[in-house]
Amino acid sequence: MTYRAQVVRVSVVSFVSIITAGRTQSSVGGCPGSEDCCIVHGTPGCDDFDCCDTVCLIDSFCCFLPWDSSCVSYAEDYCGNLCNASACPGTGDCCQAHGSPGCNDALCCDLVCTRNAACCSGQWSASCATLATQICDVCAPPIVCPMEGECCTRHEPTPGCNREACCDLVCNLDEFCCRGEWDLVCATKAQNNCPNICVCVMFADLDSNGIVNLRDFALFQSCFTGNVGTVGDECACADYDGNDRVGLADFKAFLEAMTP
Ligand SMILES: [Ca+2]
Ligand SMILES: [Ca+2]
Repeated sequence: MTYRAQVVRVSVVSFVSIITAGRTQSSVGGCPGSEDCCIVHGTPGCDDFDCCDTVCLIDSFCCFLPWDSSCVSYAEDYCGNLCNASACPGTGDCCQAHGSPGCNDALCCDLVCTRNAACCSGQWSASCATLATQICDVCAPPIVCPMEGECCTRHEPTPGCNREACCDLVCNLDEFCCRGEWDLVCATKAQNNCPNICVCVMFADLDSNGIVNLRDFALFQSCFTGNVGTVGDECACADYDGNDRVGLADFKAFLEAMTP
């Protein structure tokens, strides 16, 4: 930019900041243009008259020369929510870089563009996608239970626990338990919400004699509820996954526990 052009830009900015509050709409050459105010393009002006007019009052070059990144930047700063609103939701995957502004999950798109406006005015770059994976739930990998570790005791720094239903239940209450680490808070939630597995000393040993045999199998059958109902404390050691029922998943675990 030449010294003269710089002086013109600076003086116009100062002028506009003084008169903006009370100005009436003026017709500026190039407004409206044919392309998006929030995206760099090769023609003067942009397609929203008010925004185009506002930007060209700040920087008249935007209405006579290609609409460059300075013009887009003024549009982002002085045209209200026009640029954010136009890009959220967009069409591309929030979690992957793509060539268009914004991304297809409105909440994530807004979150990212609030922190980095360029993600909604230009391409959704790799840095936009990286930011999305850091702050948007939609980009987080799915939680898959069961994981390693006992549900009823803390075992930092690993997340999750080894009983599927209990792991799912606790992590629905507190996502950190499956994305961060299974700390004392998670173990306490397991004790409060999956009582069977925390009461039971030895899974499948229903008569509490320290071994799992056919006598336990007989008791297991009497505890069987299928997919409905709940079980009492006498059947706590028959509920392997911790969903307060005794079903096929528990039966499978019981058979494995019987194997010498
Ligand atoms: Ca037994
Ligand atoms: Ca169960």
